[in-house]
Amino acid sequence: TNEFAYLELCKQVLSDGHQKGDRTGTGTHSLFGAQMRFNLQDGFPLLTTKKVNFKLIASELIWFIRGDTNIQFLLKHGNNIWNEWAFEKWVKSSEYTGSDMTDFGRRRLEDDDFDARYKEEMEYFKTRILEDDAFAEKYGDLGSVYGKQWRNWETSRGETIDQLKNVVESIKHNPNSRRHIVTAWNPEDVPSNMALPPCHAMFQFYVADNKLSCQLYQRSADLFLGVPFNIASYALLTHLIAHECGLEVGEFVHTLGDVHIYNNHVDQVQLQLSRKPYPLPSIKINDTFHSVFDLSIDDVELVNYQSHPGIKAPIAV
Ligand code: UFP
Repeated sequence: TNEFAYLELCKQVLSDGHQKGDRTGTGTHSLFGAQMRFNLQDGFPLLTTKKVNFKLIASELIWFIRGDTNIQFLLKHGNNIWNEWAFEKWVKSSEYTGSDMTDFGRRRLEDDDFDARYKEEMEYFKTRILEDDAFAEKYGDLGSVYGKQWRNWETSRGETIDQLKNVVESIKHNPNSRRHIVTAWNPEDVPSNMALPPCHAMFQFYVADNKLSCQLYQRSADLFLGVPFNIASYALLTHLIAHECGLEVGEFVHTLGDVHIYNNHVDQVQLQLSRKPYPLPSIKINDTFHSVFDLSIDDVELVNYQSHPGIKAPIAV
């Protein structure tokens, strides 16, 4: 299997990483500049040394591809990964009259009573996003996140650019091009309009021998919690775009800037490294697939996924 590239990088960051402070105050082992390669012909690179939730990855990716930036779509698919970003906007608004949620990320960890109040407010928020479209429009939208940049990049002339559609067209009609690029890093939108400056900043496709490869540049990489998602997400994107363009899958090349293991993830990483990988699963794209731009979660299926149990770790916020 080719999960070894990931496991080797974990070992390298633990043994050679600099002890480095970071924005969240947690502290990390960190290296600058690393690359993993996954041959997608060998299987789908969803880690097997811990359980990774494929449904979350697939629904988030479909959300990006649709150009959707509203968490309502994610909530309809039981996906909660972007909730905090929208919630923050809501609790800071003048319409919000619930209990004080200032600095909720940190306070939740330190105060159980506060955490209980947070959960109540969050449940109320989620229900309203799901049931009240006007409310969702106002408070569910995250603004200039991936979906917006991929599908509706705004130019200074007030036009929009559909980068993803353009790239699909160029792969179909000019496969040898060296310009199959989509960028999510929009300096004009960083950081004021953005919940989180994009971590996966730009990606490029490459066609050779009738196979489609993809390389991602990720500026900042939480190796334990974030990266397993990022690998699977871009591997799935490569499958989908290859299918759309009538190509086989080639490699996913994952290039990382600041690659780090948080100090409070080290025990979890050690546990994971002690486990023996299973054979990789595979991806099945259903016959109902019509177009990548008109995709539903039922169009993709993960098959033969066998994994070790999940491993819990605190997320740095
Ligand atoms: N992070 C990832 N992958 C992602 C994502 C975030 O690894 O897809 F959205 C991690 C990287 C880093 C933190 O640990 O989240 C972002 O913090 P910063 O903006 O300070 O780099």
